[in-house]
Amino acid sequence: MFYSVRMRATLEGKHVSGQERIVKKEDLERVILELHRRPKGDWDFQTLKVERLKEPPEVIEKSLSVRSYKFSCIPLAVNFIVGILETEHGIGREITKPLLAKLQKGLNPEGGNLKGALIVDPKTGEVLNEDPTEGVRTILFDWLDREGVRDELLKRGYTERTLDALALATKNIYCGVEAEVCISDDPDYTTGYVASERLGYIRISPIKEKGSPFGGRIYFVRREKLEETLRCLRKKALLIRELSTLG
Ligand code: PML
Repeated sequence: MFYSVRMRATLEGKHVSGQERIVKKEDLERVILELHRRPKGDWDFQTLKVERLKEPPEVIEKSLSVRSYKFSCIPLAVNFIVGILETEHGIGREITKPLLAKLQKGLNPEGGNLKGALIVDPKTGEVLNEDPTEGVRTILFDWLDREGVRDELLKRGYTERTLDALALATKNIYCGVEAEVCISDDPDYTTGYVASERLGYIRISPIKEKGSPFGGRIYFVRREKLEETLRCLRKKALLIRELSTLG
């Protein structure tokens, strides 16, 4: 029997911390407490959602492979992402350039960050979110051996954020997202990533100015695959067995 445990904490309505796990019954109490204690900053509202999964999660053998690229300035990092999405995925720079500029300032048309991802058709650049002020969330993913993978990543100089973001990106690509670009909304975290089946998970730094509270995620999804991809992102539980070879 498997359970999904999801935690979110906010302060005055603003996101402070969020995380999720997929665990066996015997680990449930420990993980609930661990997630309850997880937010480092102050919060005034926390939800802990526990859901028994109707069927065991699917286990996939490997995550996307990880590489890190460092750039001397943000515009070079942005150009790299624009270039690689064009050469490897045929996504035109007339689509990606303005999108990345928006991502650096927050994707919510009403201002600020979008809670969840903006879905964009890679061929036309059309935004596919039913309501563009409502982002799409990827849920129900985790590592089979979270502690083991965490130790391995930290040993290699990656961060705990990589642990969660790599699992999320791996699920996205499994579900049919053609490519993803992410900038953290944490003002102190200036490493983002671009991910796809072909590229793997490429960490990019710096992708934004230190101190900027803006960030978010863009998922490139073909219109004809939208429904199936959204169903998978929201409903399919996935565990990842191990890291792919690290660069
Ligand atoms: C990395 O260091 O691998 C990039 C992680 C991006 C994290 C985005 C977030 O804040 O959740």
